[in-house]
Amino acid sequence: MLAERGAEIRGIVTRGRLPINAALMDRLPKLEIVSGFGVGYDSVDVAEAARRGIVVTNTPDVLTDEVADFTVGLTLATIREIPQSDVYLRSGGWNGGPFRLTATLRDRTIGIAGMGRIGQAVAKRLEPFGRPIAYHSRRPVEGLGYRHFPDLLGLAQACDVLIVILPGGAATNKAVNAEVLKALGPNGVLINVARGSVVDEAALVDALTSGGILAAGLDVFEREPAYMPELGRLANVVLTPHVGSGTHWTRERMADLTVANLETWFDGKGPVTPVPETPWTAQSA
Ligand code: 8YV
Repeated sequence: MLAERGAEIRGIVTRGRLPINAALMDRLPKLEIVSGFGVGYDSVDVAEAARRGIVVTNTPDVLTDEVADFTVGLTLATIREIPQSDVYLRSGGWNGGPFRLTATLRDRTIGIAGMGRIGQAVAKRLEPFGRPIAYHSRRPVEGLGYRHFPDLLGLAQACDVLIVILPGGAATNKAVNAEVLKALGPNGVLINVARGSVVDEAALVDALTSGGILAAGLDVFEREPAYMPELGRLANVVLTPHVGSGTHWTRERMADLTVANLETWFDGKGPVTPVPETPWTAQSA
């Protein structure tokens, strides 16, 4: 298909599964726009796109609330072992006695790695729980009252729930490594709703198996749709198949924005939501 039609294609949509790299761009010599269905665009080589004058767009804002809601849900589900207690009930365990007592959010400091739009929406939702909130980002976010850590290790030392909402890509690859997990400690809970690449999955399995950390809630994995089989055998993890934004309501809005970017582009009005690496102004047309 690409060999026959590649030279005609001027716009593509990506869900982030396939790498949109120089090799693919070589096969699409007329490519003008890559419209991403999702806020993260780590699967697109944006530097290469910028160099070739190709615009890259994503779907920010429309999914912020959904992913933030989901993150709070996954955090509570992991700490209170809600899916495990569902399995317990369904498999008849209750007849033999009550479900085990679980950990609690009540004695915890919450750390958020990544304070972009979604990180801030997560923090806002967690405020009413009355727990201290701290965060890591390269620079402090203006106007935020939470304690800031310029390095992830410092945040991991200071908190015992670490919620990861960092962008994927080379800069954050395996940022949550064995050292960070050790700093999180034996009472630590890791929640990842960002990208699997941000966490060293093998180090995580080690930490979960050896008591290095208490539990993990994971919506994303290094090699989706695959995940390390060891994870599936552990009782102290909650695993979901990358569904943070996965509601009818939000996916419809993401789809609308994905299409709107293509429509306005081919109408000559420029993209609606270009990523910062491929900015578009009327003059750049
Ligand atoms: C996916 C996401 O885009 O927005 C993102 O970056 O990871 C998700 O919303 C969605 O699963 C489509 O593949």
